[in-house]
Amino acid sequence: MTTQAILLIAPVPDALMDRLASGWTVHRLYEQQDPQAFLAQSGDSIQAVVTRGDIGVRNEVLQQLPQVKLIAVFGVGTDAIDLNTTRARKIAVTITSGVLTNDVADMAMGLLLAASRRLCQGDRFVREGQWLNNAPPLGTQVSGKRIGIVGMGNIGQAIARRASGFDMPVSYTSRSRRESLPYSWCDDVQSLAKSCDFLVIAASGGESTKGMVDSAVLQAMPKHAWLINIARGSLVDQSALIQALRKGEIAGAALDVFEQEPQVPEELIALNNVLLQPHVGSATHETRQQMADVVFANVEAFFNQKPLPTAID
Ligand code: 8YV
Repeated sequence: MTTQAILLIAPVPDALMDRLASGWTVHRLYEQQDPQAFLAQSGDSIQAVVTRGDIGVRNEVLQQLPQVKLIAVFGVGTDAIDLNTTRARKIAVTITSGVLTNDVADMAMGLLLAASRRLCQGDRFVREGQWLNNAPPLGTQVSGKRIGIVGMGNIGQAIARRASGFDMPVSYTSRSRRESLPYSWCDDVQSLAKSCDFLVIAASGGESTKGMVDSAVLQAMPKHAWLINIARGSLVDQSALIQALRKGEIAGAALDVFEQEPQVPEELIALNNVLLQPHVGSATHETRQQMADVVFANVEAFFNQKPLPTAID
């Protein structure tokens, strides 16, 4: 009987790795001294790949895995996987759909509030003893301000519901208009940017959205507006954003994602109108546990030849 083997492209939570290793043979590509040599020697013994949404799996790796029929993603993003290749090779792709929506939407609102109400600056102000001699910095009001959301999928809709709780009029642009939703539709990102106080990016990454928020979009935003990105760094032209922030063309930005994670350019770090987070939208104990359970359920179903719980088309 052939060994049932999994290739782990990047680390996932320890408990998930242990669960996988207790049922199947798990090879950790990121721990191989010579990944190329490993793939050349053992690639054809692998039937399933487990990876993260932000890492995916490169086509050059997939080419060395002729038997692979499952890619189980710990996350919802498939932008780092070539879906044309997986479809052509009939490789099923599963994601952790549903379980992280609320956390990521919470993070979007958290970033929006923290940036505009200057929570990080206020925290430093107290710790550094500045309060004893100075007046605290003023922030920007959130309630009632206009929010523009790029992407009206599950996460975009969860952000819109939260924003409605802050009496914020919601506009959006998305791949397709959602007639059933009570929000204003904009044809394109630029017109959305023009008419909002907070522009929140919640669309998928990938070629079709790459650089969508470019210098034209940033210039269309009112000077007092904030950019919030909880989606993928690839959607924003990072150099154009740095320029816009430096020149004061927008009020500031709150970013959970970057073009080359975990690299964050010094130019962004040097700016004090930017709030930076290390891609933690889904990073709560509860959600990461559920994400791990979903990945495990898909791998288990795959090796038992059962229907995959959360396969994408
Ligand atoms: C995770 C993500 O942070 O869902 C995604 O696509 O990028 C995030 O939820 C990531 O996959 C785990 O590191």
